[in-house]
Amino acid sequence: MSQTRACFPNRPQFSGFMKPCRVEGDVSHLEVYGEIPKEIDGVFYRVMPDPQLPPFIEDDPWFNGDGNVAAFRIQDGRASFRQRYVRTEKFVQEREAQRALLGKYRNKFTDAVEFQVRSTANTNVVFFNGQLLALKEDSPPYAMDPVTLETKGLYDFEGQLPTRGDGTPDVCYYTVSPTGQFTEVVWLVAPVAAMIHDFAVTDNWVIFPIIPQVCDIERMKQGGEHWQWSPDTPLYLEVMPRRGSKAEDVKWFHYKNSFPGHTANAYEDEKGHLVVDLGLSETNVFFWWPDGQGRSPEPSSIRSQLVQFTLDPQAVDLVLPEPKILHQGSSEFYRIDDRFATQPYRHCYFDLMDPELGTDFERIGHKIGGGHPLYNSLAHFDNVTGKTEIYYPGNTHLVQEPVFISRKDSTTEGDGYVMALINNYETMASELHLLDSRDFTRAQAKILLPVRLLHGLHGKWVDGRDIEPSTE
Ligand code: V55
Repeated sequence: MSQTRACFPNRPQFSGFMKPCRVEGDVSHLEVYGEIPKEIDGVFYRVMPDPQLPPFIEDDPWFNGDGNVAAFRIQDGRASFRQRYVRTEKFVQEREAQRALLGKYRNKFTDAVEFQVRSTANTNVVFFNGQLLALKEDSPPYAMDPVTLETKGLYDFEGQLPTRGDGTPDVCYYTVSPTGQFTEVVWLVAPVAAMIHDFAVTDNWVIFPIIPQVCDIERMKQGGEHWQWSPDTPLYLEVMPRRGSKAEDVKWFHYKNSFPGHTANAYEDEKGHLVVDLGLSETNVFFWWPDGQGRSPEPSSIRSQLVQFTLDPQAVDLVLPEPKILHQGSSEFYRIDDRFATQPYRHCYFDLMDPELGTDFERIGHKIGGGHPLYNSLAHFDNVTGKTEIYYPGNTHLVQEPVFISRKDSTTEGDGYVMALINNYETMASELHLLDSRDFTRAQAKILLPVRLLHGLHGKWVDGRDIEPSTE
């Protein structure tokens, strides 16, 4: 047996700000500059891939790190921080063995031991039925206690969650009632075995964008990558009725080869057409999974824009018309006031890269590390006026995915706060910036963390009343 490595590979995704954090702990009374309005009461949860141990795969991508979940409790004008790793089977076995055992991203044929569940639980955290669920696309979720962040175990909805093997074009659409009962379960066969990361819902329809990153089980058996960019595969938007659907009702709309990113929102217009707002890039965003010739775009050339597809779900011609570009800038990680999900909506918040804002790349370039996209500002796009407001945190900062928090007792869309983690490359630590939607361009409060949280993926805001139900 070769010697276990004691340091992380000298690669961008393990360097600078991206050097694994691996901190678990609690910090109360985070330092606050400015003021956190007293009416804000809840928790911001987010997850980052954060390898516990050096992988034995030299160029392991950012997406394969262990899920480390943070909870920022905001209450009475104060903020506290808690962070715990999800105790996945991978995490527990590797801690015991004191070395990495899981091989390549979503390739079980490269593992050092056999796993029942390969989840890294590193992609999103959602609050459902009193539990926090840590998600990865290849596995059932892990359930965590929303207060202590203790892992309670794998959660398969009491056995209702179906699965089929690796590398098949099978897609399962299911819906879950508020009490956890599965209501719709429909199996579909996609034209390709390709990546699905996000989806969109309207009152009556569900839309699955399919990313032209394709899977080939034979390649995996030979120790290759799970995904390969396919320049010959169109972008598909799978469209199906939300309720009472059968596999025959499914339509695979398609558009030229391009990369669909995260969804902002979707809704039905007066004509019953579906309006789908999402990020779109002409080139492969996941540059670390190149095409069959080993080609991928230069990372700094990748540009996603917020676009709008409009389609008639009754159409016979499944070629998608050109989308409308809603915002010209290089953007991603779109979020909305979630009370308006599935409905016509006005306000969209996202990460934006605008080099004109003055980011000092000369000063911070060597500290950024790599393997993830770079955004230097938060944008608020107004679908009614077409105008954009920008929050720029500073010349040595980059931004992560925002969340929207509605103002207490306000039912007006977009009336509230926007919160996001900010990477400060001067202090090499993380900050939470809080913006008031009525004064978006400056921070209401900057909450400093004594630690560096790497670039992460997704998160949720959960109202305090949902987490600690009142005993009255
Ligand atoms: C994404 C993230 C993943 C993944 C697939 O952001 C897609 C997109 C953190 O892992 O496995």
